[in-house]
Amino acid sequence: MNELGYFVYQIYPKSFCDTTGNGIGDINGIISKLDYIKDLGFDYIWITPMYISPQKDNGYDVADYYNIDPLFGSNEDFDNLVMQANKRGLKIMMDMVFNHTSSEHTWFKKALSGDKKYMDYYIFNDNKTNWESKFGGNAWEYVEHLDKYYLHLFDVSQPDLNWENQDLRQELYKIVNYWIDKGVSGFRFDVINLISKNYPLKDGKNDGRLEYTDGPRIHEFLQELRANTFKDKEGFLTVGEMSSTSINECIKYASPKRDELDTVFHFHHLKVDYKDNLKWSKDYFDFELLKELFKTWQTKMQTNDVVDTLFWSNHDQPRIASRFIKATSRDQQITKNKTYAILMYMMRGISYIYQGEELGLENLVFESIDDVVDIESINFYNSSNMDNKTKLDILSQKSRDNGRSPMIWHKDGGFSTNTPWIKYSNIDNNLFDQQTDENSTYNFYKNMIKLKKNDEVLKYGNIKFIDHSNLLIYIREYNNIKYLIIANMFDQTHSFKTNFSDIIFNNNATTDKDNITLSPFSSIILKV
Ligand code: TEU
Repeated sequence: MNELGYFVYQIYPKSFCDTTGNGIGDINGIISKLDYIKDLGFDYIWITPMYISPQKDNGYDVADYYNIDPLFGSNEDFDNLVMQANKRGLKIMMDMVFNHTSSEHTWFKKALSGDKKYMDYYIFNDNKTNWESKFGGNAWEYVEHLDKYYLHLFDVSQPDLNWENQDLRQELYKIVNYWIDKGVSGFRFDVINLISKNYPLKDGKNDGRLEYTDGPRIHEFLQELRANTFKDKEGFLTVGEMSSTSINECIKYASPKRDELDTVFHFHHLKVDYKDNLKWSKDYFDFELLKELFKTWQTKMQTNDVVDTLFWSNHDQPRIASRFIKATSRDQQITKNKTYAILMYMMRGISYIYQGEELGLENLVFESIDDVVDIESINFYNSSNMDNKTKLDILSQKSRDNGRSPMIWHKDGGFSTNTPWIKYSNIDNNLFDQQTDENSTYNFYKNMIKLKKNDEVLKYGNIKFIDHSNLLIYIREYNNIKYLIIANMFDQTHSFKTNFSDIIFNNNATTDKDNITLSPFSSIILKV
């Protein structure tokens, strides 16, 4: 039950802290900030891939699963990181990318040379299907000398692995065990619900996703993975990143009764600003849908005794500070940062906070396509026929680069002594200034984590939603103690009537007897 109070800090190593002066973050940089993370109150650190990789997709294209890319340090540095983290009571979670490898992986090189054993580690086919790559275009690449196509659900440099092949599955479990032996305490599995494809391979509806999403053998594969690796590990935490999944599948993936994963990331709540389901759209926010999603997922997960994950951001998402409704002043921005955090992390589940979110880091402004680094964003820019200004505006709202801007440790940035590989966002959000300001976003996050960790109602309480057209409201209840959490996500004032006995936390709301007035972006936690 303890796990409902866990907080996990996500690190995107490239943008966290650079100690070598090459403009790219590294493992020693992470080690130098362990005290910072511990002091904020976190239990686990999830680090995105640091394995040897050509970095076409920033490490999600793995060329060697057993070795750390020299870009970030060495295997010895990693051992040191685990040791230093554990010493502070922090646990390390690694990111495992098992839907695909890099085309630079020796398995794929051998496959391309015609070696049958390794060709069967991947998905080669005589024909292509209509499946679309998540990064745009058809998902099959023709290899002339083999006269076959290979599948890549992501970039052409990320060929999909064939989980039907038992030898391959054993290879993957060996990798997991190698890192477990090095002392890691958990894994995040990248797009893990895409690994089981529907055979025979054929055209699917629309972009073809139903042919490989939550596929026919997925639960069997996950059960086998667990049985062969982390099954009996104490204090171990796994989370599967699920692409376009359904609630019923997620309940299965994370049900404690089924021995698959502990938790899942699902993303429906981060698509409520996709107009007509299109990521590359701007200035749109469907509040009704967001409320409905929180209510459905939270209550259904609870009924089925499944632990949900709570998160607003990661390295694929724009910054939450800049998302949905815009704040119009600095004060309003800080109030908004706190309210959005309250409404998310006071729900029921394990909380994941992405580096820089605790500082309220904002999106980037792109003046030209030359500022853009992300492969998905560049593909969109090159393939869309919208005008260039609109495309750049949309990228400033939606590009994955927004989440990848460097941490801002000091007034001058402080991430590196050199020019960072990607530009900084608004420097006003630096840690240095916020540390001494008790009203800062940073100090709020620290207090909020403490608040939840020390409060049984907020950790373990049952959740129930109350419908309101302008406010997000829910109740947490434990041992007959009830809290009401009320959040105003908008830039206008809204009110709510309720009796209460105590105020647990107040972020700019006012109370007059039973009338609660919520000024723009304000929130309040009441004992009722
Ligand atoms: O992302 C999976 C994924 O499909 C999305 O998050 C995707 O980046 C976004 O929806 C596109 O609009 C994971 C990783 O988190 C991401 O960084 C990798 O690029 C991707 O898998 C491939 O490994």
